[in-house]
Amino acid sequence: MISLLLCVASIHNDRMQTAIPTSFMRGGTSRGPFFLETDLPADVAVRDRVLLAVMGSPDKRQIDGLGGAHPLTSKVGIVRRSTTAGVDVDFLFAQLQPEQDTVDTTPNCGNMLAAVVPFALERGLIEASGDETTVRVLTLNTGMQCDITVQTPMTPQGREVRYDGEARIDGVPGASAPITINFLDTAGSVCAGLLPTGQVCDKVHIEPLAGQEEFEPFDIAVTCIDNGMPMVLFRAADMGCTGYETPAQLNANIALKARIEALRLHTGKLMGLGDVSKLNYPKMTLIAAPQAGGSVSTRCFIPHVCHEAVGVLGAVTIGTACVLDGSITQGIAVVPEGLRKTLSIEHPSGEFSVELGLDPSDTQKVTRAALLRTARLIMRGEVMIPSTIWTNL
Ligand code: NQM
Repeated sequence: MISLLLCVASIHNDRMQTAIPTSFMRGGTSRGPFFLETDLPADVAVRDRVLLAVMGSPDKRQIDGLGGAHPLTSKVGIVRRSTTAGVDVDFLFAQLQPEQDTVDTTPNCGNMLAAVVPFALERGLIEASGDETTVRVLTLNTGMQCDITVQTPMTPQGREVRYDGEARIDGVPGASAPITINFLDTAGSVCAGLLPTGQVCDKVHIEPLAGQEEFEPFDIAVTCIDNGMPMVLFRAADMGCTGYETPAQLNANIALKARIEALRLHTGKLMGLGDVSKLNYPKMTLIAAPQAGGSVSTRCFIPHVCHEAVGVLGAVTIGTACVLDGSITQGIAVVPEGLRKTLSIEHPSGEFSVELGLDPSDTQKVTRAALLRTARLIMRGEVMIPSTIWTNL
């Protein structure tokens, strides 16, 4: 009888599953669970299996996990106190996909980055220093550093992260407290340099891939660039598009997607990235003239689905291309004068303003990038995974 009761108890307690503390956060126009590094397995292969189980990948609907059935909601943040001099917090971003079993920690994500400091404050990794708290964050994915400022007003419980406010970013309903990100060094994040092919514009010839959708071979001019995100920019008109289509229209265009994927695989090699068939970059971006008073209009494939807005470092990289003489944006983009420029990157759900600082002695060199994001803690608690994957006892 006692053994039967024990058996029933063990079925009903949590040990059939492993509970992992997590904070579910929106960062900019992305969303996902954030973890303290110490709450996850140290072994990378086991950690990746845990993250796949957390998100419910691979599965189109991610029905058995926290993922939102889209790349922008298949993201994970892992945070720790930094041991690097001058840095407060280290951040590792992991990109998962609904339908793949991949956990990619090579590229950055500037949207998830916006939630790192609120998370670190919430979890006591760092302390608020005043009504505003500025924290230096090192992104372990690419070694990039940035300063992030969040609002931390005094409350009866002490200083707390403020989430409500008046700042609006396109792609997120309503208004929130502002979070500013100042990037210190972004050029050549994953690639060997800002212009990984050595040219500001390349003309490439693309043939259909064996066993894939057929199309007529084509020649196209591209700018391959990495100022925080490896990207391939090309004129929408050169792909037979206006560049003002909705993401749904572009996602439904199988023939276009086949041409873009063939271009991606070809330019990935030119950019020194090797075979990118299983990688989430380079991101493929259709460029057109601005439609709403901004600097340039974009439709960004990340890389197989069209973004509903545009990535943060994607926007920094596109803005950077706009200031380079000879890039494919020339004659299309409207670029303001001066060494400090605000470029408004138009995207399907609005625009994204990026402030770029140019080197006075070389106006072709972008030395800093600053931008506004918002973030919010949506839920905190424990995410459950089968203990057959990992047990943290
Ligand atoms: O470019 C989407 C996003 C991103 C990445 C993507 C990002 C960035 O919107 O820094 O933010 O390009 O996969 O979260």
